[in-house]
Amino acid sequence: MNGKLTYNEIHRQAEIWRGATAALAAAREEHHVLLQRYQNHLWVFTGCGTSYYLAQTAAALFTGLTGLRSKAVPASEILIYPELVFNPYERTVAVAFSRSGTTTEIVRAVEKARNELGIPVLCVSCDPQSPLARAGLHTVTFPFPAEESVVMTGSFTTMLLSLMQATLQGRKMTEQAAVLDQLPDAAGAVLALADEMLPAIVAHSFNQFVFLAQGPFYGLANEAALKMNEMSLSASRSFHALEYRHGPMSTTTAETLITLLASKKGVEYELQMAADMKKLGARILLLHDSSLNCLPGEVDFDLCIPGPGGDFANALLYMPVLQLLGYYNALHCNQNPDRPNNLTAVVKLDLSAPTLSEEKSWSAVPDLHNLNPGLRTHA
Ligand code: F1P
Repeated sequence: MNGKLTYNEIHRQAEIWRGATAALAAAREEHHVLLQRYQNHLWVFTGCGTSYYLAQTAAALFTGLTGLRSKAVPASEILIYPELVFNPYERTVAVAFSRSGTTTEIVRAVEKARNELGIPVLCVSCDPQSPLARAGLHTVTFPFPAEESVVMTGSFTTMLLSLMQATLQGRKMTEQAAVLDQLPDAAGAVLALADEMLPAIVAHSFNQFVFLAQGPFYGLANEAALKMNEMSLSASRSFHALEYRHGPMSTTTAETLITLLASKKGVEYELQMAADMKKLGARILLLHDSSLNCLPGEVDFDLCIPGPGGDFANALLYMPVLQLLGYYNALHCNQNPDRPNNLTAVVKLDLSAPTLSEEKSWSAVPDLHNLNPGLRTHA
């Protein structure tokens, strides 16, 4: 069967989470020291492709849990515009995500941050022996059977889970950490619901897929659009939910499927969006948890996520549904998700092009160490 590899890797993620959670629990003290050490820092999350959308999701959830400031940037921005990413007057720690740990841009970005800019880096990779894991100052590690598929699925959710668990442990948020134990069973139920519902949805032969979300779910919307693109080659776009009215909705037709990732804080606005887009002929798929008890008539398809609810749990539990939506649409479009067009599992580049030495690229900013030798800007 086409896509068997990808299907199995989407379905096995619940059990992988179980093993990761158990292994991460053993590193509780190390995570506490880590969070303490950087509790007054700006946290810059980074990655490439799926791992960049993972960084977006992790940054939003991290700030929601800790109150610490964060931002998410593609690794290429650290290579090309480091002065737009890092502020030499602000203590900073970077978090680098990579399934393979060998993507050229992310490895080079970590080397630049650490060796040229003096910024400590925490690396999260599915391969603890990878160049990325070795390039970082710190790592969060967990057992992960390597993905053979080109597209990333369980690697996204397991790296997200591992960073969130390390954060919860680090900040001794034991109540929220207990939620983690409920997620593998909830994920199993979500996958069964999605398998049952999604094939009939994609049978409508939509010619455009739009993913809308706010807050910590925006990174998921971007990843969902990428999954749909990678696996089925279909037109797919993603926006902050309320941004869609400001122009992008111009392309909405009866062949458009709009998937809304409901958030607790924004659900009233998100449901109004569903009602407005319904008037334009779009079909609406709503992902939500059991806290939403009155479904508006405008929603064509709704999938209620079992489990504890809340942003953190829902972010993890929405993702397998979005992965399967791309998978089933690929099959419907006679594409093989295991062999996505034009893609390889890892992007390797020859970045040997001459680059400005750091002194020149930072020349606009005085060297703090000369001004104030005692001020250690990043460590
Ligand atoms: C990142 C990535 C994926 C993409 C494809 C190629 O890899 O760009 O986002 O879907 O698999 O690799 P990594 O740095 O996370 O290994």
